[in-house]
Amino acid sequence: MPQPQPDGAESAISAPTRTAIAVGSIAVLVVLFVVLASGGEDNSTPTGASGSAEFKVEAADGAPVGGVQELSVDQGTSVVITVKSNSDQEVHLHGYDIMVDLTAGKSERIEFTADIDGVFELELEDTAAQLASLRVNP
Ligand SMILES: [Cu+2]
Repeated sequence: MPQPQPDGAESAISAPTRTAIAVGSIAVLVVLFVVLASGGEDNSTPTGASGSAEFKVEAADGAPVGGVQELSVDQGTSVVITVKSNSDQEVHLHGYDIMVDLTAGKSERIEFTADIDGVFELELEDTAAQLASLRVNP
């Protein structure tokens, strides 16, 4: 003989589980928002179908022109960052540990495959002034 279901038992999902799902959904929305918001401006070239991305970063008087650039690519992308400064500088991409000597007014290319995920600083080595933040999404 079938037992009558107690009130509320028809819900297959418990209250704590519903809360967890709600929190998870909010987290997903926040991440989506951040991703979309960061894609809006200037230099955040999305990774193309070709799997390559190019950025330009310029320094003047030891500071980034237009503020610290937020660069974002997917892991595995072939990246070219063209850097230029109005003074002689040494530029350092942390994480990938790439150093490039800049001659005043002359562009140099930093080329690498973004095979390490994380967030890495591009800085002027002498003054530790940050030029860009490179995010490599796994
Ligand atoms: Cu450094």
